[in-house]
Amino acid sequence: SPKRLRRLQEDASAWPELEDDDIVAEIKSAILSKIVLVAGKDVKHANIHDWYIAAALTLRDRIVYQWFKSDRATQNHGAKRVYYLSLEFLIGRLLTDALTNMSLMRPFRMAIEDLGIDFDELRDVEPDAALGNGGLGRLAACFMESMASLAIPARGYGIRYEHGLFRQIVSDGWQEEFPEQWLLSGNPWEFERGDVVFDIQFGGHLDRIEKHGQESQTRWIPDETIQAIAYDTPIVGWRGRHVNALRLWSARAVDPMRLDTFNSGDHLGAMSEMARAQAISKFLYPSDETPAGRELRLRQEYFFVSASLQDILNRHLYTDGDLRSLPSHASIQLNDTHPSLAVPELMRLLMDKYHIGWNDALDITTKTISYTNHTLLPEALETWPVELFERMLPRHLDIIYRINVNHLAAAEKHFAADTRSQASVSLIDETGGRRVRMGHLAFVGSHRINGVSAMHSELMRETVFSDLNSLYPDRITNKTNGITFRRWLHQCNPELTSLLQDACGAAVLDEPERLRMLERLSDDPAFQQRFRAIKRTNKTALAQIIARQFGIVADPSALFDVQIKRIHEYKRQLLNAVEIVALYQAILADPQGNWTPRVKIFAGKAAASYRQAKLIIKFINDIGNVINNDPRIRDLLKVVFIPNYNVSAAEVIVPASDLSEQISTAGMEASGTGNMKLALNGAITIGTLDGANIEIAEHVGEENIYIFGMKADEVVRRRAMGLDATDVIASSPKLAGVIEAIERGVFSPDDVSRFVPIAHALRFLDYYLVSADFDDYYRTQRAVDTKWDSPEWTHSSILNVARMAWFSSDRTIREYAEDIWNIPVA
Ligand code: HBZ
Repeated sequence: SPKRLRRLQEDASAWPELEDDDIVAEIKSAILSKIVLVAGKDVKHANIHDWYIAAALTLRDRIVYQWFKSDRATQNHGAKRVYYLSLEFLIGRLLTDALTNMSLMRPFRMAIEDLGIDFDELRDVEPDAALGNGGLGRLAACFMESMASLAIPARGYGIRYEHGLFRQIVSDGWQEEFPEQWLLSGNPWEFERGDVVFDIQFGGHLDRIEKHGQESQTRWIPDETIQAIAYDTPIVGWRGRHVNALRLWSARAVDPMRLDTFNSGDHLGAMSEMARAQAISKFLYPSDETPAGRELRLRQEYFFVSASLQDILNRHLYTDGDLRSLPSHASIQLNDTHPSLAVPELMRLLMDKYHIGWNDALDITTKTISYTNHTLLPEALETWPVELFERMLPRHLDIIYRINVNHLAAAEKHFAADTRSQASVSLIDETGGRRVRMGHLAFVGSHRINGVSAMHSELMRETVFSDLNSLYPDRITNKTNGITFRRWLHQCNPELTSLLQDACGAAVLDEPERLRMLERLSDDPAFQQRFRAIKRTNKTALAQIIARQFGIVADPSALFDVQIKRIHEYKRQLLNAVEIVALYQAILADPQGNWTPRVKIFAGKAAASYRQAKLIIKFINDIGNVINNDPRIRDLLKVVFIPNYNVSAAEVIVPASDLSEQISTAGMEASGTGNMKLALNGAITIGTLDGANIEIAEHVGEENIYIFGMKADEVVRRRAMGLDATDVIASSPKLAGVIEAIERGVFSPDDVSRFVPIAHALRFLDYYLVSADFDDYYRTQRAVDTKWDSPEWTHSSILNVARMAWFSSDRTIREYAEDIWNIPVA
């Protein structure tokens, strides 16, 4: 009946009461009407893309009603909200995510197949939303999902980049970058909010108005205005309990063009303002760990911070009426320093727009804002030239200076004669050209600062932020990262998930601690066999992709040894590659030896401007070429570089992995989250005592992980002795053999000197301690060989799954809610 139909549409929670057949019929008819009424096509002429859009819109309709309900509940309870400000959200595809969380996967699949459409093909046409570089952006996506799942009222704020992270093509072994076009065929998930528009201003000058000897007032007269338009994407929590929004801003000029210029015949010039404005939301900066030192990047940062804060304050005024109560209704979390301008921008809005005094504004600001740090690498700590600030954001620089005056007065008192410490806490770096320190700005403007693993937070206290920590003790806290199990277990590994439900009860989907129940099965031969069979199925699926795309035969019974992450020297893909060459040489020297067959799998992008990282990609591809085509190796060793690594690729590779490479130089990986995804899916980790590896080792037990290499303090001591690795090479015939082969051009016969920079770094500039850690790594890999494919291996692999519950991002978010946001979680 029409009445029942309306109830169905408005209340997704009523669906489970229905018979399957009814739900499927309802979905089918909804999809068919979208094809006709939205695509404007006769069903006969619909292509796979039309079907995808129709399915997504049909699902979105159901989500919207849940969304309204969530919003109403938040409003009625006057609940506190979280605003997660991030320049990156690495979301990937949304269809499977939304279907599983809405508990509609089965009926949708049935409906779509009933319509004669291949569901997996349909799912594959969705482009990845790749609005992020790596771990930092993916963490933001996991957090959005967890906040919705825990029914925490939250909104993500970021930029709606027209082009996400570049598409990587590997051509003749070299990385090439091509623009990514995720919006080309429309985005069915988003709602354009034509009525949510804010002016964002830049440049100009300051007017100081003296008020009879009292505090002078400052007026900012900007000389450029552009507009930010909101686009909302609903993010559904687990079991459709709660829906939050991700609000992304797009930039445009106030006027579409200059008519006078157009009429004078200068058609391109007439549109130049539009082009300048739109450039702001055009591209994601493809830099990972090194801030892009470009003016446009700072414009992006201010653009999204200002739009988001104006929006937050508007909403707060609408619901509460008093800005002084902001800290009890809003928590603003800064994802790294990219949104640090939130500190002076919130101050500016409170003072200049709403006429709140300095002290109150500062109090509101620090109580509302908190900041997450993701890196200690000196080259990655964001700073901007004072001169650029003066030109682009004079009022903000003015506010930063004033914050600094008070802050330095406190520092002078605290540090007394220690002028070095006083200079080190200043918001302005005066060494070699004056620059604004964005990390310091975020620190001083926040009530809580957190690192992303226990070790990283400790290093924050001891190194980069040690003086700030002494001035503001107890501000630094730790929040070890986590991952959402919905995407990184339930969706990407459905077979394992159903085995886990058999073994631990269906409630394991809601209570990951139940994974512990696997422990008693870890030696059960029948269970081991089922567990291994699932891994085998996942490996076969990956092997088929590898065969189809690269013509490389990867035997699913071999050990799949996987390193998937951004290509960076500190992550040490080179250490892995050097070990491959050493193993290759060892097999050649002893062809009849009892070698464990391995498939070495790499995937990851290098920043376009990062020469050494791009050379490492070429090196991996070139050694692969030689090894994969050497008949003497038979199938004992294969090297595969899977191009264009993204979230969707990870969803296939992670469940198919046996060994997880987490081999960064100790002290350099803040946390890592890929390490968690792989362990949760039963891969055993080989890794250094770095980032969250340390906590993973504590949870899974040291018998179930391979730890090797120098510890963080040993790294510091070794570097202090110089970067020359001649000593370790002299005592390692294997390493010496590898370097000599590289220098002889064994892997680059067409250009013998191609990899000389790599050999030179290994010999004389071993900053990342690839050479220094090599022997221990090689030895540990041989211990892996020994255990591989035994009941002991499967036992350890099962225990990894059993003991990873703590690494759920639900746990992480609960900790943020309790310790930073002061928000109750049911
Ligand atoms: O953040 C990563 C850390 O390297 C990793 O250890 C951690 O697990 C993860 C989540 O906390 N950091 C990044 O991914 N950083 C960036 O992507 C980045 C992007 C733009 C920049 C600087 C860094 O300008």
